[in-house]
Amino acid sequence: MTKRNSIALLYFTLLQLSSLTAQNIFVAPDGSDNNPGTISQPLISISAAITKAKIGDTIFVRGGTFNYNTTISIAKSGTANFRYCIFAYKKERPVLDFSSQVVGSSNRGIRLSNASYWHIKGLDIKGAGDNGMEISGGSYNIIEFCSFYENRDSGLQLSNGASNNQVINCDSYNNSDPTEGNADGFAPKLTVGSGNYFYGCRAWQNSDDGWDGYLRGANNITTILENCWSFKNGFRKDGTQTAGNGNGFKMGGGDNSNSDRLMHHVTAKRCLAFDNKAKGFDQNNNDGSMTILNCTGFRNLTADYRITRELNSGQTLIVKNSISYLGLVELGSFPLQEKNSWLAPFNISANDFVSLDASQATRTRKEDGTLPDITFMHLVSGSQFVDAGVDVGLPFKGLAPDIGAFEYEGPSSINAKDFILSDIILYQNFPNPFNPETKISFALSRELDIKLEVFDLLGRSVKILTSGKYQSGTYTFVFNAEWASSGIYFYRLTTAQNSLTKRFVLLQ
Ligand SMILES: [Ca+2]
Ligand SMILES: [Ca+2]
Ligand SMILES: [Ca+2]
Ligand SMILES: [Ca+2]
Repeated sequence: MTKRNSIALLYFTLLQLSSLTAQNIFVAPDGSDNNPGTISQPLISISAAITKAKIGDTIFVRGGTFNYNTTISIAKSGTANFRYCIFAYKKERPVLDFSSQVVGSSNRGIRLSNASYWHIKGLDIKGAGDNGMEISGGSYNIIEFCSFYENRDSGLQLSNGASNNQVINCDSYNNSDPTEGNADGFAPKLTVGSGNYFYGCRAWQNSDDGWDGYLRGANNITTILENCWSFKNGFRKDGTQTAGNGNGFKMGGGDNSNSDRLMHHVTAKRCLAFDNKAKGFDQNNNDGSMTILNCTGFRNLTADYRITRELNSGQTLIVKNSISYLGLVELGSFPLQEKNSWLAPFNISANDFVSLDASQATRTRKEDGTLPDITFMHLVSGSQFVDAGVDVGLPFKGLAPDIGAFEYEGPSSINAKDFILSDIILYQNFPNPFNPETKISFALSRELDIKLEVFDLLGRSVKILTSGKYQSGTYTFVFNAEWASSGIYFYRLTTAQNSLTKRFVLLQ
């Protein structure tokens, strides 16, 4: 046996050992804490399963409603290699209903207290007397595909130095405290620590804010938000306004109008804020750096973006590739901004978007927990914002980054009915990759003047395959690249109103 093989075998044996020792503990609404916690004889309380769990164990929670009135407390930690896991079983959806709790700051649903390396996935947490979940002081936890709603304070709060946690594909909505002035969807605020990351999350109709980064007892904090949507905060379910603040993303702040000049450094990438009662992206006297890349603000009542107070020295406000539509932009004189929809030469209108139907945003998530497909605020083919942005280090499609939260993907990823808005379809070439020949097809719904052109990676035209007037129908052209070098190329179909671009690869 080679040394490499024997090392591989050793690893395999260790993996087997760890999977033999790690156990699965089952919890079900019809279980009993006198049971051993197997799939056929499950426990009924998650708390009992947590007490029973050893490092590396997974607690599987079966679907159905659990009526709990005491906080599920988690106070032990896993490690980077051996997390504690609490997972919904398969595709079942457990609902942890805490609505019999009275309102009070000790009545959280789940509380991680200096607990790290937990992975909690697939739970609904509703009705708690305070936060649905609080991560108090823990690090490196992953909270995934959970929903927090109708809790009597913020849905998910991070506090007491909680740092480097990842909140992935979670929803937080209809949370409301008795004053309506405190309950946010996601609250990395007050005593929160650094390095927390939100991805693919949605917050809506919370009585106070969607996200809140207000500080008290913490400073120089960093938070990253990516692909997150925040909307209709400051509104109740029935559409009436709450007494709360109603911001989409409140990026900081501190007591006495932040007279201590506390800094919450917030990066928001591809985030969407719309129809909030107050501001979409709100400084709230934050004195830290704020970096807003490829975000979209739409119809927020006070402003889509309001960041007007000078920052602490050395801090920067960067706003690039972002959209505001039917809302105000108030950015003071100090931002480093580029390629935003409110800057020349752009002139935004409803015609830039496939849909302005905001109701799409609350569609059900996909089975894996990712955000639903929507066309709301997506760019139409041929919009002035397609390929009009500057490279900010985010992945993009086509020749260049687009402007706004949603990169134009081409018709293949959009519902068939959306084609009604477009006269042209550009198909993926075949074969791809190719050498040296490939076929490119397009379809026209009516007679149009078109041009089909190939570009290199730097956007230089390398060949015009055809141009001129074509009747409705489908057309195919052969592109021969015998003379070209291997690499990524693009082909683009252009009409007076539209242009579609696809990528292809030549492998010589
Ligand atoms: Ca509270
Ligand atoms: Ca408030
Ligand atoms: Ca708030
Ligand atoms: Ca693009």
